[in-house]
Amino acid sequence: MSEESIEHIDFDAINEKAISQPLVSHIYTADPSAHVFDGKIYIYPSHDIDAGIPFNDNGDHFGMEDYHVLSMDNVDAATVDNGVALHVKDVVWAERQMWAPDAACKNGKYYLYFPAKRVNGIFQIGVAISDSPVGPFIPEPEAIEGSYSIDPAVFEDEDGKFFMYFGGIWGGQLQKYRNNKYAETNEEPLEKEPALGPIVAQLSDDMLQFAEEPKEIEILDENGKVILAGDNNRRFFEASWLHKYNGKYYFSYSTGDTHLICYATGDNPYGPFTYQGIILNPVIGWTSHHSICKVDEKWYLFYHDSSLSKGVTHLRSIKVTEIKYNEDGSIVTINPYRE
Ligand code: FUB
Repeated sequence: MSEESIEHIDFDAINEKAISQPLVSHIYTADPSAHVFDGKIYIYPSHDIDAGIPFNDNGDHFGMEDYHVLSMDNVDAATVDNGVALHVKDVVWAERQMWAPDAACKNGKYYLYFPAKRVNGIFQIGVAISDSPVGPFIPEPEAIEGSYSIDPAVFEDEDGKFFMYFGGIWGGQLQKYRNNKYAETNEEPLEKEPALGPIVAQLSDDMLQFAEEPKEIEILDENGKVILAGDNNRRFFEASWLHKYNGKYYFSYSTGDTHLICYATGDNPYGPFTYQGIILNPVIGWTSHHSICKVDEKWYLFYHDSSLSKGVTHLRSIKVTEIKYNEDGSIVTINPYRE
């Protein structure tokens, strides 16, 4: 939804139809990456603020400066804000725009992964470490070598290997890269060309680096062909997430300018993944970003919308709702507002 059109919308009426309410309302939060660590739910969101930066297509108005970790004893319990877990001023290599983070736990240590822009305006992904799931996190002095673009999401497979999924086009800068190399002249492929895919790399044993060269993932259509750049309802835009259900790998993502959260399935963490359908229809606000997490034998979608801020795209609020699977493993599409 464009910023110009929001004044005509009756947000009170929409909020009454919302299937879920914001988990917290004292701060704006977005891009929720949810995990269960030691039986408790921890949510690693962006912390939205009004940084006073005018709206533009690069997303500079998303001027976030820090992260707060939220926690819940269960999905119906009160959500606790555990305060500032990491601030950009403490990250030597980063200057601004602390966008969508994720976290992982290994051997009792917690790792917060986050994208931010360097002084030269280029996004990279960093990691910060803590003994506690809520921080404070101590950042590494440099970004992860070979990292680029935005939206890191870390998946732990059943064999204990960790994989990072990342990338986002437009403001997320993925279109500037081919084969992990940046060139200012690179742009999005033409409409009839294969869309750019998300990127995956296994993490090193110490969780601080990539263990391999990042690889581009293919998202295929029903005929086994890579989805095209002009297929805006299905092509990858940003907000990678991976989860495993009944032995299958489910890669989910946002389609950006068509505002859908979609998913594709595959047989291993590297894909290819075959497009299956829509998980979440458009929410209030331009962006859509989610995570999928199993809590007490049920599956939940953590997502955000801009209902609380009455449609301000960079002031979002995280929400949660249950996901239902059909017998064949397909996911029932969620409408965030009742008819
Ligand atoms: O929060 C800033 C950006 O907006 C995220 O990195 C994207 O996924 C979108 O939600």
